[in-house]
Amino acid sequence: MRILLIESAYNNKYPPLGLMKIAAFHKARGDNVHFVKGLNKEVMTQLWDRIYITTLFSFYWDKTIETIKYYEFSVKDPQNLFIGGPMATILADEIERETGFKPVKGLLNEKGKLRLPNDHLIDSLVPDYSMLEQVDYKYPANNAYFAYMTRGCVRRCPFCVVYIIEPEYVKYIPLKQQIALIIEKYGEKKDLLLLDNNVLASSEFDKIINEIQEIGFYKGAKFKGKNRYVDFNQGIDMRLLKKERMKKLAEIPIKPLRIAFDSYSLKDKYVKAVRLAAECGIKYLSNYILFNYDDTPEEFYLRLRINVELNEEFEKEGYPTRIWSFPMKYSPILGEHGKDRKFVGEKWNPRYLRSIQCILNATHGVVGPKRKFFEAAFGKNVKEFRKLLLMPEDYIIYREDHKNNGAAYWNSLYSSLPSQQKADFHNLICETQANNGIRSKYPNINKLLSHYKKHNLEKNNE
Ligand code: B12
Ligand code: SF4
Repeated sequence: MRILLIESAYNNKYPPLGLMKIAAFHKARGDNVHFVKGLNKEVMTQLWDRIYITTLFSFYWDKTIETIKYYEFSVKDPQNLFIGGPMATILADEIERETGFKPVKGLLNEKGKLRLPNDHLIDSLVPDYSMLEQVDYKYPANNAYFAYMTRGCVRRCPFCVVYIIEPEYVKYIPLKQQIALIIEKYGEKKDLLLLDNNVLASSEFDKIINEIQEIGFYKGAKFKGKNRYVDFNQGIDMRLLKKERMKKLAEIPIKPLRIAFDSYSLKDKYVKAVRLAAECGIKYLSNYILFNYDDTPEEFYLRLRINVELNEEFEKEGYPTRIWSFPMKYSPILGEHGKDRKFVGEKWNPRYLRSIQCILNATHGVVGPKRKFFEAAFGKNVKEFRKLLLMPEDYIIYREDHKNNGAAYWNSLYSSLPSQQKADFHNLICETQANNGIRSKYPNINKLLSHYKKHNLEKNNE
């Protein structure tokens, strides 16, 4: 059979693991497999026996639908066009309504999903890394093994749809044999990227860590002279963290360890978990800071500052541990804003979100351990942070350039406003587009408004 595998032309970090497994399955059957990323006229004008389109994030809806429609007539029989992966599982009904194709939901570990003998084995196959050579796109994470050692999750956090994608918690998936086969077929890789949703929930946790070491990811392990790392990229569940587990985690070269700090109300538990990581000798932490959910901007700032303070504490106490903060903007996955990233949390507004994006552009999306840089980026205290969120975006992004011209003037003018006018100004620029010709009855507010260039907050928050 002639098999076409397709991934839309969205930017993604990791290669399409699902398609790589489907490729392995078809190649083992002796089929001819071709992989494309995005729209390709030469491929589209041919006829294929089977087409498989993978999907990823729901907010890539437009691109994904465009891709499906582009290739819909390239298959001999429409029954043999298969759509799968996370977005297809979450939004299966919408996809069917929009395209007429019924997606294959969830994992390929049940018989008959692809109407071929042994198709239930696909999920456990060794992914075909060689198919990636057929496309020009360079996946940012390209020197690693991608795998799961567990599936699913035992929880149901309200902002997460893992319970739909991987409904059953599988506590252990052997890896050793898989890695040996990858090495044999495609050569050795430097790092190990584990996509597990909640590895700490596994009663086989010790066995998992031991196996990771046996595969060659022990402390101090090197690959071609460089340190090897293990990354549980979805983070670990701090509610399930015990000292013995942290000690066990510290036996592997984990970089970074990711502990989600989803809410300010969890601060005591969070600080305890991070201190435990430091005591156990874990050096690098990159912690997810969810915002735009039910938090306030102040709570977001304070969570970032806790990390800066913990860094100072560790430095003073001689621990090598350093924490980076990884702010993560909440977007609902289902409902009105599931297909874009325009959702604005109850205690947020488009201007604040845009300003955070501007700050993070300058810091490359992460917040480092040093107070000096943190305060330069986010302000010395909550009050400064709040003011920063209101600034014109150019002043935020190019702060050094504007320090002595526009920004200084904006600052002194803003500071001089009486509190009622501050509130008016705040409402004007947070609730409306400041550059849409809106005017105030106060001349100083109008002077401030003149600093805002034309831009579309909604668009910028995508
Ligand atoms: C790894 C991962 C990431 C990685 C990147 C993934 C990548 N591929 O590039 C990173 C860490 C960067 C990431 C980031 C984010 N992520 Co994420 N991520 C995941 C995770 C754990 C796995 C996704 C994945 O790559 N799977 C690999 C799949 C495709 O391979 P597989 O499992 O072997 O595939 C099986 C099936 O899917 C199926 N299959 C796959 N393809 C196909 C094709 C066909 C035709 C068929 C029939 C079957 C099929 O068969 C396979 C074998 O059984 C999921 C949760 C989950 N458990 O799925 C969340 C998840 C997708 N992420 C999520 C979120 C919220 C995010 C962020 C938005 C977080 C944030 N607020 O910043 C960011 C967005 C990044 C961005 N671009 O802006 C959400 C969904 C978001 C959405 N709206 O769709 C998920 C579902 C987690 C959750 N919270 O519910 N993520
Ligand atoms: S613990 Fe993580 S994977 Fe599990 S439901 Fe909550 S957010 Fe999702």
